[in-house]
Amino acid sequence: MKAPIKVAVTGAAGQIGYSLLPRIASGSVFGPDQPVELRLIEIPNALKPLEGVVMELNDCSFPLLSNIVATADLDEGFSGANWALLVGSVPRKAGMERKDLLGINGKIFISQGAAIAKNAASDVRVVVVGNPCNTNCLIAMNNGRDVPSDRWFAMTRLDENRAKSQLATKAGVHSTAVSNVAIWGNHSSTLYPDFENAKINGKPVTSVITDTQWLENDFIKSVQLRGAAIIEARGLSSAKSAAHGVVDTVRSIIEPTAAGDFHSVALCSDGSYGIEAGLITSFPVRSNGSKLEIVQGLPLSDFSKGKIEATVNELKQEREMVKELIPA
Ligand code: NAX
Repeated sequence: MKAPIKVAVTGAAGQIGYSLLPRIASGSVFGPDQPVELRLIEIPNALKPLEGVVMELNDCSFPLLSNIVATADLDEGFSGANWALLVGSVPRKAGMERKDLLGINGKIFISQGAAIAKNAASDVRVVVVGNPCNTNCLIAMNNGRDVPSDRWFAMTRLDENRAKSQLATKAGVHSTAVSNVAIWGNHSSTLYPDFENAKINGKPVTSVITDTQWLENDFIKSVQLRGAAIIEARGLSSAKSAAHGVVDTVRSIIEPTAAGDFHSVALCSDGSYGIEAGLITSFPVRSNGSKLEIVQGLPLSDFSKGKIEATVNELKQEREMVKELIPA
């Protein structure tokens, strides 16, 4: 039997946590022969509901779940973690400006970034889900600089999956027929789902879906505003699909990408495609199972370039709003 992987999850008593934890414990993320230890981190006020989550996880008797630690102490929670899935954050409340939200959540990610650098395993990889996830990740990475910058990620895989579903529905095919969907930029209403490089059954999307008006307007908006549409219909924000996005994100980092395909994740820009180095930006990526790289050389039309510039500009504005949270 392999040694357990230690997976720290913040916001573990929240709704994404509720959908995500059984997926990790059952082997959907790290495989059917990989034991896992869950290190669940919450704020003190949520330790009681977290106790209930732990009871339910125990009641599942998952064969791969070797141990559960539930804590509000960051040092304890991140101790020895091989993966840190940062889901917890404070939701935006009525009357709150984006700057206020960035400031409140930004502070959370200062201490979490530092605690990861201090306590986690030397191979730790971090996925930030809590919004605004790109900028939260930027703050955590810059406050946890002992962890190399290529280990920090923010989730845009849910946006990729949403885009695939929209394209598949329009083309009348199953979503598995859709590949090469790059999400560029920020996980926000400015994100750009790149239909120009996407494929359906191996053919360019633009040769299968010839309704350019739809692609350039309705499609992009439907992906950008999908989170709001879910809230309107369900009265709650996406949780099951978000948890599935986390599963897909981790798997697409640790498993080799299918030949010719790519996935999307936000990571520390190295200057590719002219995007300022150091910004946590969503790119098309490929993995060989141990190393992740940004896919180079995708053709970008002026339309795509304009959309990418807009979303990257928003990331720069967010960085400016939290500049006092980023050490020089
Ligand atoms: P919930 O409000 O259900 O749960 C959040 C949990 O985080 C709560 O239990 C809360 O106690 C905990 N928490 C707050 N501050 C914490 C801290 N400092 N340390 C540890 N835990 C803390 O939200 P949920 O629906 O689970 O969503 C979690 C986050 O994911 C939100 O920020 C949400 O906006 C974000 N999302 C990100 C997505 C993405 O694609 N990147 C999509 C889904 C989701 O909207």
